[in-house]
This record gives sequence, C-alpha cells and structure tokens, in this order.
Amino acid sequence: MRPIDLSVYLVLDPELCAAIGMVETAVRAVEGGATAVQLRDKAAPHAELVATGRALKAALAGTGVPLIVNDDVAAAIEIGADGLHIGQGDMLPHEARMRIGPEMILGLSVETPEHAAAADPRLVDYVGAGPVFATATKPGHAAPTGFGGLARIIAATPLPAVAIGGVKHGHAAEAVAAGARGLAVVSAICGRPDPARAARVLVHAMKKAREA
Ligand code: TZP
Ligand code: MG
Repeated sequence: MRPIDLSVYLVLDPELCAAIGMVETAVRAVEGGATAVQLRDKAAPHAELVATGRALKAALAGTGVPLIVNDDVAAAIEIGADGLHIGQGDMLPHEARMRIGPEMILGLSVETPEHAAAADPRLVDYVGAGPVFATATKPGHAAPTGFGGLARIIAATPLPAVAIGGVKHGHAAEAVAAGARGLAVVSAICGRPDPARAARVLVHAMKKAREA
C-alpha cells in the first residue's frame, strides 16, 4: 500500500503557470492545502524536467505533499520523486512498476471503464479518471465522460480515483457522488491570481462534499 491523499491534486502546466512559475505555484497551492502535486511538462527536455523536479522536490520538503512526475520514468527516479503518473499511451504499468520499484506511487490515467477494470491494484496506486469535461489544457484529449461516465469508470476499479478535466470547486459534490476521492486540476489553480486561495477553495469544497 502506497497511500496518497488525492483530495486536491495540482497538476502543473508550464504555460499556465508561466506568470509565477511551476515551483512558486506549487508552494502557494500547498500553503492553501493542496494534497498532491504532479509535474507535467510534455515539452521540456529531460535535463530541464529533472532540474524543475528537483526544485519542486526541495520546495515541497517537509510538507508531506508527494511530488508525482508525469510520463518520464527516468526523470521521476533522478528527481527522487514520490511517484510516477502514466497514461494509456505510455509504458505499461508492470514495466513502470519494475522501473520505479515497490515504494514509489504509481498513478494511471483511465478514460473508460475498460481501462479502469484493467488497472492492476498490485501495480497501480490510484487512477486519474476523465476528462470529465472538454478542456483546452489537454489538446487531443479523449471524449469527455461527464459525471455519469466518471461514476461508471470509478465503479469498474477498487482503486482510489481522482477526477480530472475541467473540474472546478463547484464540481466537488458531483465528483464525490461519482466516487472520486479528489479533484485533479490544472487551470483551477495554475495561472490564478492567488493559487493559495484557489487551493483553499477546492479543499473547502471537497470537505463540504464529503460531509454532505
Ligand atoms: N488529463 C486529462 S484532462 C487534463 C489532463 C492532464 C487537463 C486538465 O486540466 P484542467 O485545466 O484542469 O481542465
Ligand atoms: Mg502520458
């Protein structure tokens, strides 16, 4: 078991975070209560990704908030990240698990109930389910699931799931009703004038949704 608090899961995007940068965005979001941070930079050369990841890891030290690296398993290991997140088009979970070893968190993106059912809980620690809504943040994303589709995806796996794709604080209740443990967001935090406040609003919405 490699537990992870998925409640407010910040996914960093270099362009959307450009005003203050990914590290500062993450620091402020964690001040506001974000529970997990993913470094997702599809365009950065490996060395740059590693440098940013190391800066993030240092900035998050002592917070208890895990740093997850998207896609690049070698970078995740070099950074000393807490986890790796892979998609359906990336290496297979068993290969990823072999590379990262037993201790690191492994997340997997799932877009359909079939993907979710195929996720092996011995290898994978959580799934990112969606996109719930169409979003400009991820060009070429799969068909949006809506909350009905999200519920069907989450029902197909015993793994904890985080909802992703256009989700904002106002969606916490529907996401929780669909079985999600948390909200994974880019634009609800990145590029917002006050990322700490944006995170706080999401944390509060998740708390309310769980109490309801
Ligand atoms: N995977 C599915 S949707 C998405 C990713 C990385 C982007 C989510 O970004 P936003 O801005 O929260 O819609
Ligand atoms: Mg990927």
